[in-house]
Amino acid sequence: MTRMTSSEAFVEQLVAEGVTDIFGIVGSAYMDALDIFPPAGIRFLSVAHEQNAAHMADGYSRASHRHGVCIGQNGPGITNFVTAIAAAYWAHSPVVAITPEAGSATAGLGGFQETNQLPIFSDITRYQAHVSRPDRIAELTHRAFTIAMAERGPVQVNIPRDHFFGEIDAAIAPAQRIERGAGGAKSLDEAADLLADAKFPVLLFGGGVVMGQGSKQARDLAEFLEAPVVTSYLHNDAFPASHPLACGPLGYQGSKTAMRIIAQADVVLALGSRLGPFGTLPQYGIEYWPDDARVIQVDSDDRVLGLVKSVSVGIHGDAREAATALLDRLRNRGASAIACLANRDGRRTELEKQRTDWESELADLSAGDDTPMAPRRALRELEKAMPADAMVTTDIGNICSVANSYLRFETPGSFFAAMAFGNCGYAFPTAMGAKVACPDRPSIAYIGDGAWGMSLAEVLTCVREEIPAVAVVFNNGQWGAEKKNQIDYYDDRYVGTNLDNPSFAGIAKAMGADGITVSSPSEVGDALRAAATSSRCTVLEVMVGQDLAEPFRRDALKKPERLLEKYKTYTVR
Ligand SMILES: Cc1ncc(C[n+]2csc(CCOP(=O)(O)OP(=O)(O)O)c2C)c(N)n1
Ligand SMILES: [Mg+2]
Repeated sequence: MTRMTSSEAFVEQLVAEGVTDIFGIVGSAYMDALDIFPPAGIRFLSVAHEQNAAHMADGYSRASHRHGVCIGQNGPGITNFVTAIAAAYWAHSPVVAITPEAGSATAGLGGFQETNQLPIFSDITRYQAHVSRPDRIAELTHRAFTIAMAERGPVQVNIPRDHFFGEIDAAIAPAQRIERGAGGAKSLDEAADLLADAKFPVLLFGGGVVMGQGSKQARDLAEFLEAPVVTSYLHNDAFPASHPLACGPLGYQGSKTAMRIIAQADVVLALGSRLGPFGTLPQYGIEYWPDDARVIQVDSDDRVLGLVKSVSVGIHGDAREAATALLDRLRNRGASAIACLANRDGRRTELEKQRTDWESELADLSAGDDTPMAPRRALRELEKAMPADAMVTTDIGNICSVANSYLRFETPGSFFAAMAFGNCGYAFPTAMGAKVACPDRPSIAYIGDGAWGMSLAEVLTCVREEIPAVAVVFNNGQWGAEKKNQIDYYDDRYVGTNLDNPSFAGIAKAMGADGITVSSPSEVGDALRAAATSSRCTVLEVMVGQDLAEPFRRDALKKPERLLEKYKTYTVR
């Protein structure tokens, strides 16, 4: 035990956890600790809105495999975190939200900036620590950091603001990483049996492969079985896109190759995937989920095993360790005991056929020469110019969703899409956080013009903090994804979906960043390359037409029925 102030104990514990960057907005609630961030070696990145601080922490953690940390003022600074913490929860990002709260001496009296900060985050965090006494500040901070990584999700450290003050005796614990295993031996044996007997095994790689840093082990398993690999929705970087066994992503605006291949599986190995409902819905009219297949699901979270899709074997384990254990078991049996190796040529021919069909369909869809530029053409030009080491984040919107077909990666840890929480405004701050974590890699966000309104203030942060992230803003003059529902279901009645935009490149320049506007396909590639290599933040505004792809939620919409006389004409049949 060492005598120190509780602010010192808190900051020393952050240092012990390896924290070097914290995102937030300054506030008196934690200024006593903030004051010593610089001598502790912690950079405080001052942002424009706390929601974006938490998104930056998310992007930082996804790009670095370290914790992302955000902090804010009690009350409004903390409630501003909520959307981003929910997003981090569904992205499985180890974000640590430090939430100073109203002083303990007056809690409950309705003083300044007071709200009960624990219930708000209770369903979107993996762990909540309330620092009930100053002398527990280091211990509880340590516990939160440990759980965030072990359970892959956001945690909260709630600290009454008066608990930063005063002297305590504290012990600073070294960072703790809890090792994961491959899963239970019996389940692994059963899974190996299923894989050995399979005629058409398909491997489905999810975020767990990326987060568990198990890409090599997963690839070795696929190559041993010569089994095609599909990636789960928005985890396109879980398997190298150029690999001969790669089929591309499942889910909304994903790869038809992946869907047509998994539809033929007799055994599916889902490695590091919760098989989320949105990511496994039928697409393009293809009911691809193989209901009759035997499914093996591996996940580090036991609660998702068999939750959405029924499974034959659920393995509570780490994707990397499980891939290694399964491959060991299969190798020990010898190649002659692996049924699918007998028909490897037929399976390879089928994969090549499906890939050729989809790639030529996609090429046709992307070749349009229209003015204004078709979104798919813009996406193809961006794809062609994408630097090999780029990190890409995508927002929620029609064009960003269509981008799923055009984002291909060779390296894990390159794609940080807004995951199942699906909030507009995710991509740009996430790209900023990723850039802070990996300054040597280009960090590129795809965002629609509507969502850009939620994020553009952070261009100020990029300028102030010298974060050369790139925003590719698709300017189609509409909240397109939602307008598509009005087109398909509401007789083209546009309520709240048309946008009258200023020049986003011009705004960027006024903020001190670079701004480029492109409107023809031939300009797109050069503009992206210039932005990706610039030492300044660039807003690349891509002027596109209003074409819209399939809506997100055909599964959840129906044409409106109106019963009251005054609304009768608003019925659609
Ligand atoms: C925070 C938030 N608000 C609203 C929505 C609903 N929503 C989903 S997509 C979308 C439209 C996105 O428009 P834009 O960013 O311009 O992209 P586009 O669809 O035009 O490509 C909206 C409003 C949401 N997902 N998140
Ligand atoms: Mg738009």
